Formats: sequence, C-alpha cells, structure tokens
Amino acid sequence: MLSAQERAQVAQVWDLIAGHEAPFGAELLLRLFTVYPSTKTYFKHLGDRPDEVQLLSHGQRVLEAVGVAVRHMDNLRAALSPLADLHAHVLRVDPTNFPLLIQCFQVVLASHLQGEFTVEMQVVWDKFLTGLAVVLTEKYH
Ligand code: ZNH
Repeated sequence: MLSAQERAQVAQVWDLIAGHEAPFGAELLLRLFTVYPSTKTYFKHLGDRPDEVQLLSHGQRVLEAVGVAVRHMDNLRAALSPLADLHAHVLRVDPTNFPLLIQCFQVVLASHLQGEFTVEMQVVWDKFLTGLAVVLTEKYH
C-alpha cells in the first residue's frame, strides 16, 4: 500500500507525536464531537459533553492504536484484527464516520506540527489513515 519512502515519512511524523498520545487524542475527539456532533451518538455513556478526563483517556487509547498501526504498517490487517472486530461487531460504528475522524486528525497534526506537517506529509498521512480505516471497517459484511 505505502512505499518504503512513504512509510518512513509516516514514521517521521509519528515520532513527533509519540509520547503525547493523550493530549493529541483528546483534541482529536473534541474536534470530532464538536464539528460532527452526530459522532457523539456512539459515546452516549460519556454524557452530552464529555469532560477533559474522558477525552484524554479515550483519546490516548485511539492514538495508541494509531501508534500500533505505525509500527505494523507492513502487517496492518493482522495487527488491528481485534480492533476491527470490535468496531464492526460490537460498537457497530458506521464506516462513514472514519473520514470525519481522519479529517479532524489532520487538522490536529497541522495545527501542532505546523511547518513540519508539510503538504507531502499530509499526502502520506491521508493515505496511511485511509488504509487504517479500510482495515477497521472491512469486517462489516
Ligand atoms: Zn474507535 C473504542 C481506536 C475510529 C467509536 N477505538 C476504541 C478503542 C480504540 C479505538 C483503541 C478502545 C478499544 C478497547 O477498549 O479495547 N477508533 C480507533 C481508531 C480509529 C477509530 C484507531 C480510527 C482511525 N472509533 C472510531 C470512529 C468512531 C469510534 C470513527 C465513531 C465515531 N471507538 C468508538 C467507540 C469506542 C471505541 C464508541 C468505545 C468507547 C468506550 O468504550 O468508551
């Protein structure tokens, strides 16, 4: 899916995020829930306005999973199989929500990394996250 050079570029950006999974993840969720309120329907147990602690804790889990994906770019399907089962069979998250999360993730990256998140980096991250979403949503049928 990604060339060796593209994988290296994905990893290069990840190195800037690693260690900051909770705050980056919390901002990702805050943007997702605010810009696309329909996504909150999957998180009813967090209440109408998830608090900072909830955002940090779930945000960290989501970003840690992205970190796992970065480390297993050559074997995404196997590495994320349990998570794909969870989203398809237990959570039943509609696949249309994934592009919304990807969109918010890119805004978080651009706003924090600024010049380091170049156009070229956005291209490879879009490809990488789309591939990740494909794996997480392919067990629905
Ligand atoms: Zn998800 C959960 C990741 C997307 C919704 N997630 C989850 C987790 C993780 C994740 C890691 C945890 C698991 C356990 O615990 O075991 N996600 C993820 C990723 C992505 C996602 C990586 C992409 C890329 N999700 C998503 C979307 C949605 C969701 C789009 C909707 C909107 N998730 C979800 C939910 C949950 C999860 C609802 C559960 C939560 C709780 O439990 O609290």
